[in-house]
Amino acid sequence: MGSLGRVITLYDAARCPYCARVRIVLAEKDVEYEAIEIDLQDRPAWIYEKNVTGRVPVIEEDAWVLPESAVIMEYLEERYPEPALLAADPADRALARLWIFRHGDLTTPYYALRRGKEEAREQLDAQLARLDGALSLRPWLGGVEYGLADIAYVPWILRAQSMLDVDLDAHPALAAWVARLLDRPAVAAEAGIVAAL
Ligand SMILES: N[C@@H](CCC(=O)N[C@@H](CS)C(=O)NCC(=O)O)C(=O)O
Repeated sequence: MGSLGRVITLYDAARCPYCARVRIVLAEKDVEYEAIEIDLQDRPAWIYEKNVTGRVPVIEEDAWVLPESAVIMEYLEERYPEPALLAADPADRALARLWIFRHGDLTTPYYALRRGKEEAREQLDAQLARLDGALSLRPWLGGVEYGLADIAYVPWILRAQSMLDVDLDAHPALAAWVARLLDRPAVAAEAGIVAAL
């Protein structure tokens, strides 16, 4: 139950990595919520009343709605501060936000490959190498603590492994990061969702 006694509704789609970000944050914070699965192939017209773009995720509390996964993650962090998913140190917080702001560096080649553009595999691999480099210097994307930056990226990595035949053998620090993440029930549950897609 939320701290104000309202249950959050999440307009959700199992296959959506942006929704996965929100599912993981809610699970980490042990927030009860009701998920309404949206068929992305045949979206209900009313979803546009919740979000002008018609996209998920959207969260709703009473009549208040909030779209955009990065904004939702920060909202949930402020609304449910425990356990903290942003570091106390402003520099580490900024680093986490920078990763989240630039997630397109990874997702642009990811989606190109999903659309069958095999030439994007090299660009995706370059981005995986960049993540690997960062994670060989510190354990988590945001620095010394696990948090929102890791949650913001792992949904695409899990899907790249299972749907795009991406192998992390050449990226040992990234592979070790995924392994550490999978020790967390919130991320393991998401891996289960990906396996069932
Ligand atoms: N910027 C949005 C992106 C959300 C997004 O693209 N969701 C996809 C599903 S993964 C969607 O709803 N697609 C339907 C569409 O593009 O019409 C966020 O971060 O929440």
